Amino acid sequence: MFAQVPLFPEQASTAASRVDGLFFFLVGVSAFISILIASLIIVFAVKFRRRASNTETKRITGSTKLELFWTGIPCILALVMFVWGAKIYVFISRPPDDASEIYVVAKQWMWKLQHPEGQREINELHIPVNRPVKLILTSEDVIHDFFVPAFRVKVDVVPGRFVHAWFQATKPGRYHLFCSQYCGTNHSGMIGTVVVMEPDEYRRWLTSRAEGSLALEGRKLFLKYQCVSCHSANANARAPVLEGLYNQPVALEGGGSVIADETYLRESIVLPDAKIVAGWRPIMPGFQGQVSEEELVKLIAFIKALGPGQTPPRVDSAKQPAAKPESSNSGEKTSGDKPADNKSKASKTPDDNPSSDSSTQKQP
Ligand code: HEC
Ligand SMILES: [Cu+2]
Repeated sequence: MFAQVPLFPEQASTAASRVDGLFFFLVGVSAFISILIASLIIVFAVKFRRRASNTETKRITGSTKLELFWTGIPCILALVMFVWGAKIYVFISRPPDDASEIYVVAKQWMWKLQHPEGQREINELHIPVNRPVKLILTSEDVIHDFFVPAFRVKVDVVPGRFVHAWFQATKPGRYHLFCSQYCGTNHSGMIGTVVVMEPDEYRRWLTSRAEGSLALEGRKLFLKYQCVSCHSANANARAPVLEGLYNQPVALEGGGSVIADETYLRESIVLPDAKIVAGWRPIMPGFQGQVSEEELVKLIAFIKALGPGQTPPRVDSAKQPAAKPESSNSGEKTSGDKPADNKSKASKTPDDNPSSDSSTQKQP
């Protein structure tokens, strides 16, 4: 019904009607209370106006009933808003486990998007309808803000860390993507389109744009930057094995522990001295400034996908990794022409069940 009014953006995601429901409730309550107060002011001004210069007003000592009433009702209303809002907040901040992951790198003044299968896009994001999509966002320079009004998705994209958002589109179509945080001269030009497609169409699009998967690209960088010279699979390696590390707790030097999420992995690469893994010496060089945000995204995708026994050997043979991060069309073999792509499509997604057995031997 509200979609007819051009004042409101289209509802094209599972979150949209929830967010709107709460929004209209808030507007309704605010309007009701504002109108009530404004009318009472007018009614009382007329009713209790000064009639003669010497009349005195009655002395009023208060009314417990009235006070309970006007304290109780707003209190209940506020609690309804709180509980309702908290429920929606939890809904929009917890992506479903089967969401496919898309990396977003913002920079002045464009959006760079990477699919787990390796497809890269600028200012355009193609996604399938009725599938949850998780965004992992970061910025190369200043704060931007990823905003798709039709999905009611809006998240500040902060340099130096990863933020998350997710949505599930419900209608095929093209939707506006805005940057909604003033970010410099061409801020207003930092716009794009989210293209929601039927699953078949999307699969065709994916294969027509097939490239090496993100994890595969990351593997190349892992070799290029000599990470493997320390993080090798040898028993006497100089650094911890990274297999099955993602989402597992890591004990830190000096006590405490941390979950190895994207933010931790990122920090471990750019500023390794910020958190030292217990039992290891801080010999890792920082890669701040040497590895670009896009390369970081690839390295992290590689580490996330790295299962037991998949650390590349020091001298890279032509072997392809069997690992790739979760794909939105896993189980389907659609691309017949690219052998490397085919192989990675057929593989199981390793971050579904991170078997930590082989990665717990962190002590050298
Ligand atoms: C000179 C050897 C060396 C090189 C080169 C090196 N690292 Fe490390 N790395 C270490 C050591 C030692 C640790 C553990 C101590 C620490 O936390 O700093 C470590 C820790 C890590 C961790 C955290 C591991 C955990 O179990 O929590 C990650 C992730 C990581 N490195 C990734 C990389 C990547 C990616 C590269 C290449 C861009 C790289 N490293 C290059 C020595 C190295
Ligand atoms: Cu911006």
